Amino acid sequence: MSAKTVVQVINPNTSLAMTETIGAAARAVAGPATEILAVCPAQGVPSIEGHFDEAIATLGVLEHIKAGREQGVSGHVIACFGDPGLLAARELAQGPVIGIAEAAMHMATMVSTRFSIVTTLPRTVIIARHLLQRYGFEHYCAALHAIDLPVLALEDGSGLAQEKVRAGCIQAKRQDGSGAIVLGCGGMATLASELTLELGIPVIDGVGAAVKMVESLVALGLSTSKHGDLDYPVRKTLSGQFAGLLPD
Ligand code: 2AL
Repeated sequence: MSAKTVVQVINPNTSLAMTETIGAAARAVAGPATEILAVCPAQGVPSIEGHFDEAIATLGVLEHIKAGREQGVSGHVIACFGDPGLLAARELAQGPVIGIAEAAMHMATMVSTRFSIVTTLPRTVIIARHLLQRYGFEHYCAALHAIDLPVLALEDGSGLAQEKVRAGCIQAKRQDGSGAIVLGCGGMATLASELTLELGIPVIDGVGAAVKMVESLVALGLSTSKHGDLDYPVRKTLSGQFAGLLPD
């Protein structure tokens, strides 16, 4: 086994600026023997703010999982708060695949009994709610807050979205009685450590959480189970643009 751990961090939207933000957050927490490969699809949606966007983004995620597997990366992170394509990615991947929402939610339950989520547009709240149900964390989540700005406002350079995230976290701490806050967008990743210091409670970014989980799984020699439904996809001939998606 190589001494170096390579974590492929996939931003499922096509924003290069957000991919840089996510890569910086991943590198800030990665261990010295970890290399971060931050990537995003060449084609797809510039931001993921609904079910339609998620469906399109999933294909880009799967293409990168396939490419990462062929390059021999140690594991993968899906760096969008809806964890688009998570189980499909696990089927395709050899290494572990962690979504940032599941990583942040899991970690929040380890440092608090109740957490709040601060996300972007109100319409994305339902995506986080569905994930809370799917992962079994519904009862740990005190409330969800939306800053009511689109995802790409986090990259417009004005600082307004970052200020609204800060205000949302302060409001969540005051109103909800939560012990921790989960940041509900990959583009918020670099804000967590400063907000943790300022608020005096854990403010959790899923990108960092997911990178550390992949590192832990790899260090423990644990990977995606290929026994049962997460086994590689059933071999069949895919047609058209999907023809190259399954590994040879
Ligand atoms: C996200 C996210 O993390 N990246 C993106 O494009 N959309 N989700 C969200 N709720 O803002």
